[in-house]
Amino acid sequence: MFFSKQSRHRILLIDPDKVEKGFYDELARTTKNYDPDLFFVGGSFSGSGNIHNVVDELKQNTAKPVILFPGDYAQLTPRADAVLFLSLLSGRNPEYLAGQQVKAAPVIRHMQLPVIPTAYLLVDGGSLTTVQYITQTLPIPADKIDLAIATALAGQYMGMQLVYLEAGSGAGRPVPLEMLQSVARSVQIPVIVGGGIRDLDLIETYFKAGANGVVIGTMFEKKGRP
Ligand code: 1GP
Repeated sequence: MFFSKQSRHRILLIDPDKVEKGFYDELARTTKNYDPDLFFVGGSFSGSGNIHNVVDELKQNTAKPVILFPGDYAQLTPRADAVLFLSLLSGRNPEYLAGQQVKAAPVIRHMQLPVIPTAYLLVDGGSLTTVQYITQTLPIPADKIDLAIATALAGQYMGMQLVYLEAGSGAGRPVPLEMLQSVARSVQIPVIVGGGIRDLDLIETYFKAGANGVVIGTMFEKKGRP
């Protein structure tokens, strides 16, 4: 569903805390060169009261799939097409390995949201990111490709359907190409990559290296917002 080893999704991440009502038209203009075919909606912390509105506005304006990428179990809405059911496998914080998932499960069932079980791997992007701070976890060092492969494989063996290699929103450096390539070759499930991408040329390079999706957020955020 949505992702396969053949996918090449250009994914636009929208943080519901950083947009206001009526954001879509301007966003559609500013992301023309990127031309996303799929949306992620979610933020790194807290439950945003704006999540329903953001998903609604996307649904009113586009037929492209809208997938929740929740930083917290409170960031759920039945209006989305699916939710990334994330487990932060690079970390050792039980709250983000199982705690949030247990809290989210009955809500997801009630909402009848399709889930995409996702191995979420934080990779060191050269700066302390919000997700590292909030989850209080250590990222995988950028030069430890063997650790990234082992973690992604563990996710596959646990039954996850997707690997998300994440440098963190606004990271100083994106996920190294060599790491993405090695992980994509080592697992049979699709791999997406994001965090710190500021150069659109990198997207094709990631695709050629085996990425099944590339996520961009900060680059298209309106400046001057919190
Ligand atoms: C964050 O990978 C996404 O979860 C996007 O990162 O905001 O740095 O593009 P950026």
